[in-house]
Amino acid sequence: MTYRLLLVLALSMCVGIAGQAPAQTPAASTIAIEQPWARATPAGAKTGAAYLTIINRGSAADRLVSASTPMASKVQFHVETNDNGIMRMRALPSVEIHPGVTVTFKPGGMHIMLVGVKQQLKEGQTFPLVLEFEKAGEIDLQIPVAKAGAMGVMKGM
Ligand SMILES: [Cu+2]
Repeated sequence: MTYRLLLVLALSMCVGIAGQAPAQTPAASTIAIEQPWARATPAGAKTGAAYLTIINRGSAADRLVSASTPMASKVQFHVETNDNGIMRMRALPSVEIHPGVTVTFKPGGMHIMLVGVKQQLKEGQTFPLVLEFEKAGEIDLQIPVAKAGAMGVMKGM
């Protein structure tokens, strides 16, 4: 999902040709989101999870501060930890994305938790999710839903 990145790069080039400094720091161009997906939820489930990869190609740190979707009343960032064999989830207020770093949300690790799911997430559908970064601002995504229990959209599970 590099559409926004390409758009901003294209805009930066136009500005470059015009010989003017951009009015705003083009921080948005540095954050790219790849391979977003979510797991299908069972009927009546109140929570769901989405996964994706965030790449910071810039030279400054950015921070994922919030997310929202019409599919759930709240979206949180969680990290799963193994506490003596018991899997626990801890909410993170925000996620720092260091420059040059790829941060992966995946099953068993960090995930985007949909809390208060309003509509069942069904395999094959997509739904909108907005990520908000401190510097890059809002990034709109369409999240494809994979089978319940899938480990990733690329693995054909
Ligand atoms: Cu969680």
